[in-house]
Amino acid sequence: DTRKPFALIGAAGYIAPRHMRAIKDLGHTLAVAYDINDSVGIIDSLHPQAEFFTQFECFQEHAQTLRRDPATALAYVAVCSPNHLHHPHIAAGLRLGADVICEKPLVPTPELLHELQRIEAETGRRVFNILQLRHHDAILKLREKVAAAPADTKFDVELTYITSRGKWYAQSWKGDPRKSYGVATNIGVHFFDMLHFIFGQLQTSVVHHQAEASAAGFLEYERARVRWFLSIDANDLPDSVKGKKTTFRNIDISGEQLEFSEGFTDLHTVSYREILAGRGYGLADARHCIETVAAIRRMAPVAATGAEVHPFIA
Ligand code: NAD
Ligand code: HP7
Repeated sequence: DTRKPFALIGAAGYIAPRHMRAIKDLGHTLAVAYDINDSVGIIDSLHPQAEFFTQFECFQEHAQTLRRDPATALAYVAVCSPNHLHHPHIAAGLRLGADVICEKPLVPTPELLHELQRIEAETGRRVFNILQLRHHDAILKLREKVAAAPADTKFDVELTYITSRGKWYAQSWKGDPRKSYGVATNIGVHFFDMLHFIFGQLQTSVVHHQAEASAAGFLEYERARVRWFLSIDANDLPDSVKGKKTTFRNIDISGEQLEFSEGFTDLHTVSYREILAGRGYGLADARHCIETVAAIRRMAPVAATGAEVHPFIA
């Protein structure tokens, strides 16, 4: 039997079904799910046999009993809880003897990454981060194009990343900076990781604007100079998409447009497949984007000048 038992923490949330689907599509079993909220009926359509708990203690005790038999011991614990709970939930998964697959941002600071390294060493288990843009076709093609360009080419990049959200966002944990760490971290972490993946090491980072629903700045990488703008406010959508679409994720690279809003749906399954095949992204891979967002949260915005300014805030 090649089916591996998984656990899922945060099973009632928005992203949890993509994890349940990945586990099912790759031929594995959701043995146990846990969430403080019991609105988890989605389980029946994907993993009807799964145990479910609404209290951490009961989840943990059940997971411990599964360890008695190597056939039932959890192979992976997937973490889909709010950002501020990733660290304790990852630690719990490792200490239960499982490898952990956790959502972004893995943890808020490099210090906590270091702490997780210690727990990896103590337990002999590993942590993997979902960095799904690294599996996006358009991003992989762009990465190859940049790698194939002469080494001294510095690309001129304008990144616009708008994923509009309703009033609920501000009322939820996502609108609470103590829990989500703010939009530049909660949403921006994806493209800061992507930019590093495509353009190499980060050399300079400046913030021009930081607010509840939007942020902007300038980044210089080994291979690119990037002016970026991020927003969850639908009013910021360009006129060409307003009223038609709610997201606009665009990389303008030296005048060429790459709209990469499509092609996201199965990337969790691809991420899981790669992790299970031993090619997952671990703590060391997550470090760069964690350092980038942690530094941005500490920065005071400076007045924007010249070619470094994204046109949406110019
Ligand atoms: P959500 O609020 O919809 O779901 C979070 C779930 O965690 C809720 O069901 C909540 O009840 C549960 N929860 C809260 N406290 C808990 C606790 N102590 N123990 C167990 N469960 C608890 O949020 P979401 O959008 O599903 O986000 C979950 C995670 O996934 C976040 O880290 C988020 O950043 C990430 N995310 C990633 C992507 C992506 O594109 N990769 C997309 C959305 C969310
Ligand atoms: N949506 C919901 O119904 N509930 C939610 O909680 C979120 C969205 P996209 P994703 O908002 O926290 C992105 O903009 O790509 C609706 C970030 N991921 O495509 O799925 C939404 O209103 C993620 O890191 O959102 O998620 C749309 O109708 C971040 O945590 C639809 O779902 C998340 O927003 C699709 O919305 C968030 C990326 O940008 C890759």
